[in-house]
Amino acid sequence: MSNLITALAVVVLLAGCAQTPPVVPAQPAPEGDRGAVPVIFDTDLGYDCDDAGALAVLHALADRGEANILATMTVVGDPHSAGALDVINTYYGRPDIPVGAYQGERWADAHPYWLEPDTGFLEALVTEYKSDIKSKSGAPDSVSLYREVLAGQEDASVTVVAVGFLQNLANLLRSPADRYSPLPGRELVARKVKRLVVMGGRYPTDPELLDFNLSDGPYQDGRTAQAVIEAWPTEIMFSGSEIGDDIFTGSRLYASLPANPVAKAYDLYPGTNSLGERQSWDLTAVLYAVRPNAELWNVRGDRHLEISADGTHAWLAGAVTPRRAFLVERASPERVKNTLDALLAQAPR
Ligand SMILES: [Ca+2]
Repeated sequence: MSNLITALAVVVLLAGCAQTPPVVPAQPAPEGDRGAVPVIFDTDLGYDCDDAGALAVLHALADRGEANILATMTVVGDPHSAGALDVINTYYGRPDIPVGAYQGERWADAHPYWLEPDTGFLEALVTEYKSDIKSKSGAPDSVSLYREVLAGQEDASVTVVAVGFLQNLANLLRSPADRYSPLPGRELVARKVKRLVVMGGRYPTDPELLDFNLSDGPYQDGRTAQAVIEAWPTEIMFSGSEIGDDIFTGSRLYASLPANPVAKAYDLYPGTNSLGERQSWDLTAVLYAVRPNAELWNVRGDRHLEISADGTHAWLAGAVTPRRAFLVERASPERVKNTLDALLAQAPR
């Protein structure tokens, strides 16, 4: 039984008690459950440098034997986003990690949001660093790649961590049987995916729509986010933007310039602070995905999740929404920062 389900069960069991604890500490993993976590990383790399930082953290964890990176997927329409993923994978000595790209049109052409502001780091990565993917057309369709990768994994084993918009996952859920699996998408996910970690939302409520990934807007798609969250057949753990807000990381990257493309992304991104640091929204989601038992956060799964197409979302009193929970700060931001900065500074193996 997973620890999230255990935590949820504890909450449910305690629901009738007078002294119901508001949050439940994550439970230590059993000894046999500490192998490398198989992970698919799904990102909107191009809008913000923290996506690059998150992938760096994932590689550093893989170098430590804690993660097995099955695939990297981009939902961004910029033709260089897939190439930039491959650049980072290559820098970390894993040039053969498959890269999938969203093949839709809306975000690709009508709203080049990744140019607001125009950081130029995607193009810089692809032109200045080694990669064998030079354009979007060089990467396969993300849905086909998801299906191929998932079909080859053990049942209930895969962690998907989504740190951008959810269009890839929406298309995966809707996908029909193909040469990789006779199962339609939702059933394939139900069979193979243990947990989806979503960086998005602001909890317990976000009445001002301050969140980015799950909201609706000129280039966002709140309806798709809502559809994925409602239909996803296994656990979803939400890492809300309030988790990464106070954790600034990246200052230790610059010592690895110019060789390190992740350092380059941070260097070119205009939104870092005076120390060259950026908030760690996507990095914390990856850290939780690989180390769900690290006791850095508490898990809250005792509420009813309401999410609407405009991006409004709230955890309310009422019937508990099964298999959905969100992280609550437990360790100090300083402690998480130190962990992430050490991973970012870790040289490729
Ligand atoms: Ca992101």
